[in-house]
Amino acid sequence: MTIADLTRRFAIDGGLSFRSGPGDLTMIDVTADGGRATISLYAGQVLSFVPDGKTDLLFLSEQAYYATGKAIKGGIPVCWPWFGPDPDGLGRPGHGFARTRPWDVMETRKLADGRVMVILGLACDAETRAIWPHSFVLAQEIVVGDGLEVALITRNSGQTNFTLSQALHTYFRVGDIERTRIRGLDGCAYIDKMAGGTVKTQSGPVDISSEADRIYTGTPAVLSIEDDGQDRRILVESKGSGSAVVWNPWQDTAKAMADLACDDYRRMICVETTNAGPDLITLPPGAVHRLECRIRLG
Ligand code: TA6
Repeated sequence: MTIADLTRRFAIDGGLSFRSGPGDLTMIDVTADGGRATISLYAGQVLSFVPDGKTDLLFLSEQAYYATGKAIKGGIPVCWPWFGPDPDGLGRPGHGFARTRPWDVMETRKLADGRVMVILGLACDAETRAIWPHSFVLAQEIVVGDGLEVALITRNSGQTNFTLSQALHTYFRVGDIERTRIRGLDGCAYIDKMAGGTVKTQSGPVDISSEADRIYTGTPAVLSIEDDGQDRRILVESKGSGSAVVWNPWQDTAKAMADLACDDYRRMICVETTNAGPDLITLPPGAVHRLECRIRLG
């Protein structure tokens, strides 16, 4: 659909508009009571969320790619129908295909309380079946207000069970990674990918001072990110998730990533709302799973 068609069908006066962004990708700008957001229709990816009078809660790399087939580094990439490397070892792309495909706008609405809701959908077609042989209906409900809510809804529209892992792979912007800590994970077991997948137990808050790539399991519904460098605290609330991923590439891995500046690792932390590691979701025909995260200042 062209930007003119999208505008005709889905724009909200003073609340939601469409424009052509970097790489000619279609961007949705949302202005709601309490905050504003930018969403890329390619990848169905929230790229920015700014509560009124505050700065962006999300990190978006200035060196991000905006091109079909490539993932956009930052915001909230949707990893689906698997998180991480191809679970079957068939050489399919890491983190699945939802983050490198165009999504459709299904509905936009200004809610009675002044928040704005956008529903995006990702169609299942011959191309997705060639990568992952299942029939599905995938939608994202994004609600913008003084907080940002994202729900990733999967329905099995086929005749056989399928199993998913997935992530709302949120990149948070922080003032200084060395003055950042994550609370809420004390006592949780985690798979430490930097230690060959050894299972460890978190003790106290999570401080990052080197490359970290961890899948926490048995996670609570609320985590917080204390961002002392910007004198703020971000709350991350989740539903439909029994795990969370914490990732920071640190210096050497960041340097090796062409879509991150060398020192970007200092300004970001991924705290991801997931079904990952042993936290897998199996959906029988007709069943629905909703993975939700809500982020806000607290
Ligand atoms: O969520 C952590 C992770 O899986 C890391 O292992 C790291 O590769 C990161 O995601 C980013 O992956 P990407 O493919 O977007 O560069």
